[in-house]
Amino acid sequence: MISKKIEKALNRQIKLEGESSHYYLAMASWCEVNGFNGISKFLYKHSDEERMHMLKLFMYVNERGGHAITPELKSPQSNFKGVPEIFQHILEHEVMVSKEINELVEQCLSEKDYTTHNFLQWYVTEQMEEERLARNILDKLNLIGNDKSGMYMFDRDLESMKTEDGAE
Ligand code: OFO
Repeated sequence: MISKKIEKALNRQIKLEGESSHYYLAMASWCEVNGFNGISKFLYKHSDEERMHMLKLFMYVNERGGHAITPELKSPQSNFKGVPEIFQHILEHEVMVSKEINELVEQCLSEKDYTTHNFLQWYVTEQMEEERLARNILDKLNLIGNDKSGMYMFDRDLESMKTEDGAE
């Protein structure tokens, strides 16, 4: 059974994962309407994965005797200056989510909730991967700069790039 404090913290994280999913969806849509179809597909997949992250927490809360609350999600930014700006936003967003996960992990330790602490390890690893992926993509975009053919290939490559281990 989780404590009320942990239940509240997990519900907060549920909201954050839901917002992440929304955020990726908004960026996928911008890419789609601006002709970056490969990047758009990558971001749609990522949006789905964020929803899975939310669901995983959702089910955990209920399994452990809490009550998962469907979060209210604010509408994210829908216009961007370009693809590099999108990935810069992604990196900053994921760094912020990692910080929140770390705080949650710390809270579990201080509450002696080792089961939830254990459950959250998957998120710790996942965040590390997501930050790494965003940094790698930004490095590539820096190399491409204003080269249009480079951007064309980048868009094509991203369509088949994995968003996380095991996901196509
Ligand atoms: Fe849920 O992994 Fe990103 O935010």
